[in-house]
Amino acid sequence: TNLPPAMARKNPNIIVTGTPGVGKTTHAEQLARSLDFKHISVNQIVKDEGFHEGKDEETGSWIVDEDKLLDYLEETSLSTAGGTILDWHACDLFPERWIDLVIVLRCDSTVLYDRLTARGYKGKKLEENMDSEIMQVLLDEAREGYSEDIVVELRSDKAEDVEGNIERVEQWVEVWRKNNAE
Ligand code: DAT
Repeated sequence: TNLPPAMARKNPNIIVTGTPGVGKTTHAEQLARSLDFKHISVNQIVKDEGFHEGKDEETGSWIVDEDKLLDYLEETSLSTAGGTILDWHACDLFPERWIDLVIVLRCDSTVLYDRLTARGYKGKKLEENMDSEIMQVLLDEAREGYSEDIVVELRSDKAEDVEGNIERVEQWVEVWRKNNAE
């Protein structure tokens, strides 16, 4: 009964990551609904639980207290039954043993520009996020932090992309369950 952690989980844990505006919330919410998984919006938790040391003045994003965040997540179903969708614009702090799939959403830069300006991003914040997408920063972070066979890059330019992506992940979850059934 020295099963590795993934074998003990009933359902996989999935990270949905990518540059702000690529569609993480959109995907995570739909996936959580269709799979009946728990959606953990890391930003929301950081804010609600106060796992931060204020905001970075320049970028307006939270300076996250990673130890507090990880201690909190350790107490959720993430580390036991699984079936969690983690949604955040970073991925390398989550321990590999927790994670079964890392989805990196990608978006065409003109599409992303429109989404971010619609959100009120401008100046340095807009520029930094655009650069991050163009330089595939999150994809590289995911590939560095996790085994390459669990990292998948998915496009999120159009509404049809979301539908296709959800179907693909649902199929992947079915296979995962078969492979991990006792
Ligand atoms: P994120 O959580 O990564 O910041 P979001 O899910 O809030 O992104 O999406 C940002 C905006 O873009 C929101 O208005 C929904 C829209 N959007 C996201 N993905 C899309 C897609 N594939 N097709 C059309 N619109 C999309």
